[in-house]
Amino acid sequence: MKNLKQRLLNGETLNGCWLNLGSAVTAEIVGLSGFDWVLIDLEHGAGSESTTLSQIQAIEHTSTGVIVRAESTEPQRIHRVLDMGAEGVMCPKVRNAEEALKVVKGLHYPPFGNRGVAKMVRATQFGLNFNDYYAKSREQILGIVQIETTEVLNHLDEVAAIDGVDVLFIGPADLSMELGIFGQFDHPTFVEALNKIVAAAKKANKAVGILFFNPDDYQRYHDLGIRFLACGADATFVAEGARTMAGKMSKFRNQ
Ligand code: 3PY
Ligand code: MG
Repeated sequence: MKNLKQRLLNGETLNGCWLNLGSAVTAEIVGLSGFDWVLIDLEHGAGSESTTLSQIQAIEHTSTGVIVRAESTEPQRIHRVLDMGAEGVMCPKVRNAEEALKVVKGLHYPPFGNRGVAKMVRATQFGLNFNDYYAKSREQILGIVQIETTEVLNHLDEVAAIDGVDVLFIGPADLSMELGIFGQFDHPTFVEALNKIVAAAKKANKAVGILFFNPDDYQRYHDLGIRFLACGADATFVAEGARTMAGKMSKFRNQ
C-alpha cells in the first residue's frame, strides 16, 4: 500500500494515469516513471482479471499505488481485485446513493461491508499479514465512484456524504456524452457540472478526480480544486511515441 487514501485526506494532490493495455511490462515501466498512482482499467481496455494480477505484481516494487477500475459495481468484481492487492477500486457509472453504498460495501470487510474473508490471498501476503491488513483495510482502501451520468448530478450530496466514498471521479467522456455535448469540455453545461461536483465533494470533505489527455488542462482542473488527476494512458504513451518516431523517420527518408 502506498497510502493514497491518507495522502488525499492530508490534502495532497496525487498525479496518476490509466493503464489499458493489460501488459505487466508497460505497467512496470509506467510504475517506475514517477506517478503517484496508476489505474488498471477493466471497464475498457485489453486487460482481464488475470492480467491484472501480473500487472499489480509488476507495479508493487515501485513507489506507485495501484487502483483498479472494476467493470461494474458487482461486489464480486470488487472483492477479486482487492484480494489481488489493489489499494483502491473505482466503479463506473454510479447513478445514485444506493449504488454508491453498494460499492462501499463491496470494498470493506464485515461488519462495515460484505467483502468475503480469505486469508490465502496476495493482499494479505498469503496469510502472513492478515491481521494487520484486516485492521488497516478501512483506513487504507480507497473508494472511488465515477460521476459520469446525468442522473447522479441530482444526487451528489447524498453520494458524497457516504462514509467510504473517498473520491468523486469525473468521467469526462461519458458525462459529456450524457449531457449531449460530447468532448466539449469547455462548454458551459460541462463546466457547470464540474462546479457542482466539486462543491458537493468540498461540502463532504471528499476529493475529486478527473481523467484528461492534454497536460495543458492540468492547471485548469487543479485550480478548480480537483486533486486526484490522471493524464493519459499507457496506450496513448505508446501510440504517441510510435507515431512521432515513425513520422520523424519518414521525414528523413523523404528528404
Ligand atoms: C470517461 O471519460 O467516461 C471515463 O470513464 C474516464 O474517466
Ligand atoms: Mg466513463
